[in-house]
Amino acid sequence: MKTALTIAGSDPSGGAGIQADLKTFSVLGVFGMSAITAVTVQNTLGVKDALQIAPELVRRQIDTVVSDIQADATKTGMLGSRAIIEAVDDCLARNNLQPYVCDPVMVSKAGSSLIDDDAVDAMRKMLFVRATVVTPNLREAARLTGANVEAIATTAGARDAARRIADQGAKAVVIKGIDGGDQLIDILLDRGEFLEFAAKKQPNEKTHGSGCAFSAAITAGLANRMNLVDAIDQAKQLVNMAIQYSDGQGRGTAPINVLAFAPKKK
Ligand code: PXL
Repeated sequence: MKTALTIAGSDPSGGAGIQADLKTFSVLGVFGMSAITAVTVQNTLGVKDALQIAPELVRRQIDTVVSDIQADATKTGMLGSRAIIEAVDDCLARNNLQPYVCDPVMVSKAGSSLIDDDAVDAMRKMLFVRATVVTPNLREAARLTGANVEAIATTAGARDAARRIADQGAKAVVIKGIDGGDQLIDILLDRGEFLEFAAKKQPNEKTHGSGCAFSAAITAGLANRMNLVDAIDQAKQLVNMAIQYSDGQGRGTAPINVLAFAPKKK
């Protein structure tokens, strides 16, 4: 069985973060491992508090698991401080954790900030160069490029933003969630070549955890030795179904349901 490691924050509601990642790995038949970077206090209505884990403890979680169980692919999610990013960067390098998917988590769906300002710069400088792919949504792409969201919310604008993020060192960039009428489009820039992934827009807003599940599904695909394009294609289908079949938990932004993508029992 292939294995994948997520380095991310805990979402006790079970919809996003580490919990979403492990569920997604399982649905795709990959053995999931986790190193926790932050404990958030949240439900579907929003993030109430967050405790950043000491960088040394993040480092030791990663080193301890991967010295025992090889990780066939790794992803990062919420990395809230510069010191945590430095620790993760060091672990990725020393343990040669590749392929590596960098989800540049910055704000929750409900709008809460999940990262310090100076950490954004550290993430860009240290982690993008190590990443097989970086997976910003429109808001994250805007913050990474200094553009406003409206300016990059078209396919032309997103292509331009993807180029500028690739110029920051990323080998490949996929910008998620561009409005294409009745379609939702993701744009991949992979070594100078653009590719668009389209799926029918879902009429509901039950999207809590969609970004986490997307990057986790790409990671699981890469662990299973899919190529990047196939892994993104599968991840897009998984997230689309998981939004469509959300079970509607909570009184806020309901979590997606990644189990909707599980293989059917015979
Ligand atoms: O979806 C971004 C995200 C990542 N990680 C954690 C989160 C969230 C959003 O709520 O809570 C821990």
